[in-house]
Amino acid sequence: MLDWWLPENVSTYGRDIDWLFHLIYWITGITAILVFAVMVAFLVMYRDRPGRRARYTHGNTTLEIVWTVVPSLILVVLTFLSAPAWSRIKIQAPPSSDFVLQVTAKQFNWQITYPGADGKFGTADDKTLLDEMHVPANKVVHVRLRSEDVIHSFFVPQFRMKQDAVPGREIVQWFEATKPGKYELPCAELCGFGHSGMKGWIYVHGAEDYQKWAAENLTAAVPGATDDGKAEGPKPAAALAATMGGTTKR
Ligand SMILES: [Cu+2]
Repeated sequence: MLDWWLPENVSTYGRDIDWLFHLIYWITGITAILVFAVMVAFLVMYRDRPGRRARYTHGNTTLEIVWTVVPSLILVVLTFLSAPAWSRIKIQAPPSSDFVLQVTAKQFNWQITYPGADGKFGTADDKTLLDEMHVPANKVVHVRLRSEDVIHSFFVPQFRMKQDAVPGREIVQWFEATKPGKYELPCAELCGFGHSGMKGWIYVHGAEDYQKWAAENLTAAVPGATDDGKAEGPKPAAALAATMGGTTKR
């Protein structure tokens, strides 16, 4: 019902987040309306009038117990309702995938590294893009998140995904985008003077489109570096694209 004011959800776990968001929105919204209505009523009922003396009261124990216990119960119930989604997105091992990217945050850019044909990071055929990530749709993507300096936050509103990048740690976050498109990747942690300009774009491609992009763009770093003169030279673009796209059948 409130979907119109959230960014479009294009993530497999987005619905799990959205219904919790809406539930909490309704609970807090209704509570706010009740509180303000009572406040306005009391302002009128207990306003100063000639001849009326102020009355001293110690409060009402029953009422205080009720307004302590009811919100506590609501919070406990919300905890149990959120646990499955939180566990699936953050605690359990991510769904297995052969599509792994390394994202290194720094003041004030996102560095997106593809492992190249050998599937390993830190080798000569790695390819790093600045503020630009390309992934296929309907494919689980593992992001190994790091930071070079301060805490940043990897946030894609349409994916309903947010994860801090913490210096000294590598945190794996995953997502599966369901719709091709161009989605903003802002940094959601106030990380310094250039914070507001720290943003990248995630391009989600259809499977074929992604293969094409990978063939055209991920091969540039290959020039014989890992082949070490072993006759065959640079890897064929299509083979690399297949590795990157994770599609084994070609
Ligand atoms: Cu940042």
